[in-house]
Amino acid sequence: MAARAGQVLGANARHGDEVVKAAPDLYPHQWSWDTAFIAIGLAQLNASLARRNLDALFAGQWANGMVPHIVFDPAAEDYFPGPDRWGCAALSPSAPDEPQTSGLCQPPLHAVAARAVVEAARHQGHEQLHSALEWLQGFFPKLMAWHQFLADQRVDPTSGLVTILHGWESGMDNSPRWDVAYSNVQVGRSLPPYQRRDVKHVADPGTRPTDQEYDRYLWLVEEARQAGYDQAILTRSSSFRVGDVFFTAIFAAANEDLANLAEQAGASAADRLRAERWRDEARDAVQRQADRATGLATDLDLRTGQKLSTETIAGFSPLIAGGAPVELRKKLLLELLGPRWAGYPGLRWPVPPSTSPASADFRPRSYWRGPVWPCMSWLLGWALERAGEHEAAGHLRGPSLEQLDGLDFAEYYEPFTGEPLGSLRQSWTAAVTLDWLCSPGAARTTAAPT
Ligand code: 9WN
Repeated sequence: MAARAGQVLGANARHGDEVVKAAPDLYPHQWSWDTAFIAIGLAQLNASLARRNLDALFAGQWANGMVPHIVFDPAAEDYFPGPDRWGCAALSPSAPDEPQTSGLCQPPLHAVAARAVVEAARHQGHEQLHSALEWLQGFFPKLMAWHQFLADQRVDPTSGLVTILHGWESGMDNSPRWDVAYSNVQVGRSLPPYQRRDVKHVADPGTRPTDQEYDRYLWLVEEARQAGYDQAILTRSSSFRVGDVFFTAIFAAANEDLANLAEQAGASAADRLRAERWRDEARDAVQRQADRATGLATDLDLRTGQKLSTETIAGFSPLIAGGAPVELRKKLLLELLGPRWAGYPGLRWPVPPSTSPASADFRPRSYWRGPVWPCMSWLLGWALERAGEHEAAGHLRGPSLEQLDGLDFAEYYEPFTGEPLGSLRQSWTAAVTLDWLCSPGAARTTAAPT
């Protein structure tokens, strides 16, 4: 299985520079948080390749520190919206001319990837570790600039949550989390016409977001263009402004790793303290969103002040953020493995779907509205391992590896039938498989199926 996962990443790499695109056809470019997952998996095979992928993504970092959600491959054209529609270099003084990028960002998992790369190198011998630490000296300041951008431009001063300006920034594009916020987005008449390309790359277009959803997605791109991608304007006036609890949790987790890397990177004590402060503030913000009874955390519509209570996998954000009090962790574990989530009757494998099947919002085949995403199961398992919850992490890893045993490495899976959906041979699915199978921590949890 590990060999096949490695082959998927190899086949998805661009010739010459070995930069891994998110998927063979549907996503022919580098995506931001996908690249972090990919680097974590690649670190187990080839740490220098993992570093090269992070470097290629950060070649698209904006002058204001933002890491864009897509770095475009000029040779790959079959994705919409492409660089022309975004027009970032022409509209924003912060955007690089080369490589061309999108004008949004995604959850900042990159410091977690950087630490995984360094830790993997530590197990691969003295020379590997030396190269990894040398690389880290150059990469660390870029991570600092990225986190500084989020702290300065995106953290909402009242709630402490990270503001997102588009569902794409959450990485969970059409999740029911955003239904209320999107219902307030009025598509303007000036929306230029467009043709979707995503639907022709999947077996069942019904598993992708709807045309109505896409109109709103493209309208928000139009608003961002009109604002010249100016963060101050957009965080004041965009018709979609949400405090994203899951993004904030990843920011907390990433700051934990950033702080841990500071000394090895030769950074100052002040940098380490800054990362620790961002971590603590983000953790507090996430915990304030937790429901008293279940522990599940909610998003916040910053335009209206409305709490966005939906039963999605983002509810488990306090586990991802780390540092949750034992009581809260216990409640969330009971939920996660209980009858509304991984223990829901009739699931093909006992792993958490993207939306609880017990919720009225649940749609088993529709993208982030119900299917199981292996990368999310991995992320939860990773967070549980880090919190010392090895047994619970094993409950996610074992069934997830059974799910992946079909070797489709699908983007997402129907929770009851186990049908692979979306893109097959998706890079981040292959990457998390590799980590589950090969990382030194993998040996601790339950045995993988043969
Ligand atoms: C838009 C690449 C990306 C993931 C996102 C996932 C999906 C893009 C799309 O694919 O989003 O960014 O075109 O649907 O929702 O999480 O990073 O795999």
